[in-house]
Amino acid sequence: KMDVDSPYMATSEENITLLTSNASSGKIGELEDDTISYFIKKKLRVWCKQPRGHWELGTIRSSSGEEASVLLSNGKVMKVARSELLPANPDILDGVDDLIKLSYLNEPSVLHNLKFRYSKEIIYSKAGPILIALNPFKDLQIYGNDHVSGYGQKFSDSHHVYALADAAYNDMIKDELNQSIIISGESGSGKTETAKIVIQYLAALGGGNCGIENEILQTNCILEAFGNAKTSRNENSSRFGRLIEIHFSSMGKICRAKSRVVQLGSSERSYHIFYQLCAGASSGLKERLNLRSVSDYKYLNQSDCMTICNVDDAKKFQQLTKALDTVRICEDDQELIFKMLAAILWLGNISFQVIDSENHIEVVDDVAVTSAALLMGCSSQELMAALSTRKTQSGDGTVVKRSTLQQAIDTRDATAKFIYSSLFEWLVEQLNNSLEVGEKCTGKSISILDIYGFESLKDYESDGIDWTKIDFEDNQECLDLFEKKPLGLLSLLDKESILPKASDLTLANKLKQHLDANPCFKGQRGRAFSVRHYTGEVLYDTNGFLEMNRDILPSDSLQLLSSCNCELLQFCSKMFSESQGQSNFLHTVALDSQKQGVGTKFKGQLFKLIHQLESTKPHFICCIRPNNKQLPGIYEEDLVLQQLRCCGVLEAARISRVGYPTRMTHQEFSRRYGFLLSEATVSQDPLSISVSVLQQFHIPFEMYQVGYTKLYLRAQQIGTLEDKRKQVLQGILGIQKCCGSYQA
Ligand code: AD9
Ligand code: MG
Repeated sequence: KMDVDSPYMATSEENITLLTSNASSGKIGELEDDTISYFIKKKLRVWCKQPRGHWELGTIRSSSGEEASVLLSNGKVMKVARSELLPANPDILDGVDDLIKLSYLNEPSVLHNLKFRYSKEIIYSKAGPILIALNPFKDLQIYGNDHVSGYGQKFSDSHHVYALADAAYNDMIKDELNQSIIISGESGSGKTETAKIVIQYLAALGGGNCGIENEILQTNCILEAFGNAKTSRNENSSRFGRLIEIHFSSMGKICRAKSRVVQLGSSERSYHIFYQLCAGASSGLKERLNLRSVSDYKYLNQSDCMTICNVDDAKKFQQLTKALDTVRICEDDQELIFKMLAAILWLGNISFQVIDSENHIEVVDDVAVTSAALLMGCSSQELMAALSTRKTQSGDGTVVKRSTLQQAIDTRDATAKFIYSSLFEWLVEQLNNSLEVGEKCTGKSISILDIYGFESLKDYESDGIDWTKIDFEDNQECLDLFEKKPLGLLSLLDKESILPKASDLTLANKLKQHLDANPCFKGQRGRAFSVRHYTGEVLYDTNGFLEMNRDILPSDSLQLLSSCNCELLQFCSKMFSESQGQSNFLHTVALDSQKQGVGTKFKGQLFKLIHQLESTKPHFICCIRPNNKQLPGIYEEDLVLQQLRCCGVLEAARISRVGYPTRMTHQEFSRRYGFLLSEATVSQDPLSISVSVLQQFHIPFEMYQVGYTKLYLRAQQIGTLEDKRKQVLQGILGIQKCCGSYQA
């Protein structure tokens, strides 16, 4: 028996050998099969596939042919086919902090390991270079000043998100390179919370006397009020993607913070700020805005959810105004912001009356129109004209046509949306202007990416593939499917969006006609098609694609907004004109003037972000939502597995382990192989002994890495050493036998 005490290393001779053979196989194949034979022979712990598809832990009792009899941990004995068995790790490896330390990196072992840790409220683990963060859905006492240990100090828990932020900061200083922290995960998995924890840590580390760190933290509160909303998956769901750049001075102090935002989406309940404003505005402000309660506004009362459990909107409003004060948004500007919000709410209440058989309308002249117009800074007549008529160009000049009911509703909603998205953009600009202090920036920064997560779980439907079998393949064909010009999915969508007679069905047919040759595309019945993405096949329905891609704001509305006596609306219109032809912000645009739809623009925004990140050293965090109930303590294996696959966590762990699958401390290594040295080394320290062993047995230097505490070996190297060891031991045994018989 081998004498090793590290809980993370194999504990017996068998396991060391297996560790190597399993890792060297990389893919499941002959060696895997050998492993299972070995497990059956030695009656070791195994995972058995159950009829419902999940895996149970058990121990082999006996076997005959292709079947084995297994004693499950619940006491039952079942017969299982060999193909339904996977090797389990020795229990000493339960709860290892890095998945790559598992001797057997298979699906049930990984799930078991994370579950083991989660049950002990250890939410952070590593998968090679990736930090996995399981959402605890409750406050753990692992953050705050006690846990913020400063730059250069050692972390007791090296798998805390603080440790990752600390590594990014240190790398930035040491290598003088920009860093990025990329946070991924589906909706409700904890990306935004994690980003805030990272920011909090960096603010503590890089804060100075100027108070910029507090201002940075306050911007989170502001942007969440305006950019987040409740959905069924997450009560504080981000409806925008955000890249937060924190710039540092040469002294490592924060000198500037900047947010880049991408696309504001829609949701079930509207943005928090509307509810906060209605609940928390003072009576004076209420009077000035002619503000009513939430239930009086159509944009807010359509959903049956007007409050969030345990959230006091009025209190949140007080916090928001304080945060706005902190980042020096003056009272006049705050009033302007609230005015625009109230204008949007009143716009939503404007109604129309049908006046003829062709569905033409006129605007109902009521309090909604007068209030909206007053707040926007135009006359009721101007607003009513913009909503009820549309100007078109014809041969003899401009013709004014009355709108139909649907056109009027679309114009009203598009105008409200335009005002809101512009207000958001304006606010971000104000915050960015505010978050700059006098100190000189060296240009080195840490960027934190917090983008909105997938919301449809259907996307991840498990197809039963064992992730260890997936090869790390090139995704080019799938990218071509979307990107290729002129016949990629996005280009075809844009082209179809400007054809007057196009429908979602004609779009689906065009896609099928032009994309069928791409192996990642499959045409389906009617308006449907499917795409084989990196993580699996996804079924799409083109229903609503064209409308979403067009997102048109009629020129009459735009004209109205630019003529309003309101600084912010004038800013919006100016921004709009400037954005023509650019894709830095998603305004509602008339497609005929621009011929770029929402899809293409969104792609442009993402490309800018990617470009920004390309020159940085990345650090990855993968957030996992362990259950759909948003409750602590519940760990649903299927759900976790789907997410691990989507983030590519398991491949990263596998690849990382395949690189140097065997890791031993110098102590362990020298104890096991040191006696093989032909000459006693002068030094007795384990590191020197390790290196001498490697040299004596001519292990090529590209086959190992020497760390301060550990030795990292490529696959099969340990096997070579083990053979030598066996030979020597057999030799010694032989001599002992000889001596024994001689003595006898
Ligand atoms: V979305 O894609 O924006 O819809 P996120 O950002 O991934 O989503 P979020 O950070 O908002 O999810 O987390 C959802 C909720 O989980 C939070 O409101 C918290 O209640 C909870 N959460 C997440 N992370 C933590 C944590 N580290 N500690 C405690 C957490 N609670
Ligand atoms: Mg979020």
